[in-house]
Amino acid sequence: MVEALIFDVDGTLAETEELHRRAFNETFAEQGLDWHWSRDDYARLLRTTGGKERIAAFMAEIGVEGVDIPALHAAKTVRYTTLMSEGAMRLRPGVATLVERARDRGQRLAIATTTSRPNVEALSLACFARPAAQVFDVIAAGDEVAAKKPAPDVYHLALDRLGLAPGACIAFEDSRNGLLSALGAGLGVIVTPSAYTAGEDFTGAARILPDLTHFTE
Ligand code: XBP
Ligand code: MG
Repeated sequence: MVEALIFDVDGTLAETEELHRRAFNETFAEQGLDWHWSRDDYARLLRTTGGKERIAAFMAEIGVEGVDIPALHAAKTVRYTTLMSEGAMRLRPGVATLVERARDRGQRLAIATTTSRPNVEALSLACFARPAAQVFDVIAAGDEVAAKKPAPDVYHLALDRLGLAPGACIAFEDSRNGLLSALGAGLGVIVTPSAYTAGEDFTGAARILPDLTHFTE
């Protein structure tokens, strides 16, 4: 039996990227920056995982220097978690049932995400009505590792914290970057493409499903 399920957050547990995009844009405006990321801009910029790295990639594109990226990103995280707490976010279909059944079967649950830890907490409170530590046994987040997805670091960290080998676990992802990260750590990967990742190359996935209502072990 599979001993643990390891979930990506953004795009996999919930369709969060439009809320991230809104938080980035509102933060830029609040800080007096003349930047606005359209959906097309964001689709391109999402190829760079991690918010701080994404801002840096955008600044390189437009040839701007001298913005305090960590401070700007910290303000974005505050805005994102506030927007999340307003309660409009829903889990993707099948997630709540899968999490509940896994618990009943005695499987452990983990997170391997690029996003910041406060964002995981905010999503858990908004969507599971419980703190993340009550839903997930292990949480591995972007800023805890040297290299973000598609590097395997965050999955290695989740596996270390679970104390399990990759063969005992399954990963759930929505993006090519996430798939590559999980494959790099030796995991079997179920992909449920999301709004921004539909059409990506998911070669190597064990299964590609429209959503997790279609998942059976
Ligand atoms: C998601 C991301 C994240 C979020 C923003 O990738 O790349 O950067 O868009 O979160 P994945 P932060 O789903 O593959 O983990 O701004 O907190 O970095
Ligand atoms: Mg994702």
